[in-house]
Amino acid sequence: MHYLTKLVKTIQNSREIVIATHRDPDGDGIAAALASAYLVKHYHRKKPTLFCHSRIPVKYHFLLGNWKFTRRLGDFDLLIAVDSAGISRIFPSLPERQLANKSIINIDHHRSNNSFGALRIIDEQASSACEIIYFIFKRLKIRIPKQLADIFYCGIYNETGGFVYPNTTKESLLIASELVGLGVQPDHLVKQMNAKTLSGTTLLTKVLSTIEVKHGVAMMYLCQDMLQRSSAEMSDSENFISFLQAIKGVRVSMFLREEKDSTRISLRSDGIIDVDKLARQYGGGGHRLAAGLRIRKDIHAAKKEILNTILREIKKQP
Ligand SMILES: [Mn+2]
Repeated sequence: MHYLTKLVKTIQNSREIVIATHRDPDGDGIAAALASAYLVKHYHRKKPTLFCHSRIPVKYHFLLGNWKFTRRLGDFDLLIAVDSAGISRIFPSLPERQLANKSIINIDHHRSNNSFGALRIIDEQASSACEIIYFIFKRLKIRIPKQLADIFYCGIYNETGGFVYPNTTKESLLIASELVGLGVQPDHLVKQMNAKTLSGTTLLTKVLSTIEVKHGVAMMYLCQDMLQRSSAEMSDSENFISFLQAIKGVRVSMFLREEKDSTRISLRSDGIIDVDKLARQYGGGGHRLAAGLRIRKDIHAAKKEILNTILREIKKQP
């Protein structure tokens, strides 16, 4: 059966549908979940439930419209997972048997996707999860209302860093232009999406003051007391790492964030090393040039360990 036929049939034959995006959601993950909600609504009488383990950052609330995300999982028979390389990215601590008799649809663009679910719509070449879902709408000839066009645009814009990251492709730019044709006003929308709070900007000054560069590797960190002192949210730091990768001569960047009992690390590479592979050694993953991981160590121990691993990988290069 063609995957789109299977997708539509699975949606139509389900009773209760949950759409879930990964924890610590970014713009692409949230937008992909919302776009999937429109898709489900098109084929199903009942509204789906939107699930995210983390709170949706305030800066994305304008995208939600009438939709709401819940952090509690009720009964369901179909799970549509978006922008998530593995089930544990969605449910950090869900016993596997709880998913045992559920249908799962896996829509993702991460190379590290571990191929869970009975129906997998995975495209590593896609700029974003939103791009994959946009093409589903096009192939199924479903009309895209202006509100949804805004959602797609925000997701793709977010994942490509405003159409500048290496995942900015001909397709992503073509989609953007089609979305503008559907009524999206990029200046207006981007202003809304990029609006910074004063506390978020104060947080940025604190984080930037920790920058260090060693052998082409740039590092900086965020610890909990910086959040408190600037009354910012963790999600305010979403794109801070781009400041590192923009420094002349930097090949690899590492941004460490202190969590309750672990450190979350984002990695970027200019291509000299494959950070997806590196992150996978620690149970993380992502893309060749952008990936993330968590490690059960404090910031300073984590920094030392990952820096050593990065330098070792760089040395291996011819
Ligand atoms: Mn994504």
